[in-house]
Parts: sequence; C-alpha cells; structure tokens
Amino acid sequence: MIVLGYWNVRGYAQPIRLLLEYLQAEYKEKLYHDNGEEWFNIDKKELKTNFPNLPYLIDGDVVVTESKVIPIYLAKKFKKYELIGQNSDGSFNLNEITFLQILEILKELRDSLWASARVPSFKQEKDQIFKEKFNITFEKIKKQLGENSYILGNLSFLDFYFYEVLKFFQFFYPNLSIFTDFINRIENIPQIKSYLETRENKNFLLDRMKSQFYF
Ligand SMILES: N[C@@H](CCC(=O)N[C@@H](CS)C(=O)NCC(=O)O)C(=O)O
Repeated sequence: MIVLGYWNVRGYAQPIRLLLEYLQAEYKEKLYHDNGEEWFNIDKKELKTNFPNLPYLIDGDVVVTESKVIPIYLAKKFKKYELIGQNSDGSFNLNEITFLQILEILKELRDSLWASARVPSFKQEKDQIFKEKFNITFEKIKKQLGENSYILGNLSFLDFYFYEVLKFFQFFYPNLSIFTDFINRIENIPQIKSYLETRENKNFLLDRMKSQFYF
C-alpha cells in the first residue's frame, strides 16, 4: 500500500492528499508530530532514497520525494496522464510544459505568503502586500483560467494545488472572496467532498499553526 509521510499539518502534503483521494488510491499516512524526533532520528536515516525529505511517498520499493514530483509519479502510476497536462494516452502535449510552469508559479505564491506572514510587519502591511504582490499573480491565473473550469482546461493536479493555495490565503485574508466559483467546483468533486468531511482532514486545520505567523 502507498504510504505518504509528512508532518501532521496540511503544508506541502495537502494537494497530494487531495490527489490521492481523487484517484481513490489505497494509501495510509505516516504523520510526524511535534519535535520531529521520529523523522530526524529514525525515518529520515532509514528511508531508502538518497534524498530523504517530507513529504515522501513509498510505493513498494519505490520512494519518491519532492512535492512537485510525487504527483507526477501518481498520475503515471494510475495512468491518469491528463492530471499532469499530458494527452490521455500519456503522449506529449504542450500543456505538460504549462503544467510545470504554473506549478512553480503557484508554489512561489504559496511560499511567498508563508515567508511574508512570518515577518512582524505583515500585520500592518498585509493589504498593501496583497495589492502590490500577490494580486499580480492572481490576475495572471485569472487570465489563464478565462472561461474554463480548470487551469489547464481539464482537471489537473494544478487545480488541487491552487485550491490549497486559495485556502491558505483565506487563512490570512478571511474576507478574500476571489475564485469562489473555483473553490466550490473543487469542493464539489465527489471524492474531494467526502474527504473534506472526514475527521482526518479536519485535523489538519491551519488554526493549529496560528502562533507561527503575524496577522
Ligand atoms: N523541495 C522540497 C522541500 C521539502 C521541505 O522543505 N520539507 C519540510 C516540510 S515543508 C521538512 O520539514 N522537511 C524535512 C527535512 O528537512 O528533513 C519539496 O518541495 O518537497
């Protein structure tokens, strides 16, 4: 059975969890808690890869790390190539390049909010930062989406990633009401809808991390 290892938070693992749920994959999670002793002192040393990190995915003898690479492995394993921008038979499609491009942009957007929110002045400057920085990327994504339901036209991992980025933003900007149709669309995908209602998912509340940020 597939094992997804990560801290007991949403973080980089959450879009991967959504993908696993969407694929209805049989998987279990290895969640690391608090001081990370079990991860740093035991599992990090024993994981059969030269590049141990969190998140990791174990599938039999295969160990994959890097949060932008794990979804590629999963899409290929389940032969759902459209989820990474390829044609449905796995052949090349320019969307495959767009997929990687936008994934990087979304990760930067998320990481940039994370870094900004850890600086005390964020509390006073957050609206200005949103206007001058984050909104520029949101406008680009809006343009990419156009009249489509999903970022690449058809549903892909990017949509799960972007959904999670939006939820992350809503945590810091509770009045933010952009992309609400998009959020609803993702939350209404049957597999996602039922996952979001589970106790496991509710446990990954961002609220638990409040003390790390200034807002
Ligand atoms: N480039 C890696 C970065 C992973 C990373 O920074 N993981 C953090 C949690 S978000 C961690 O605590 N890693 C455990 C470690 O450094 O051993 C990825 O995208 O997966």
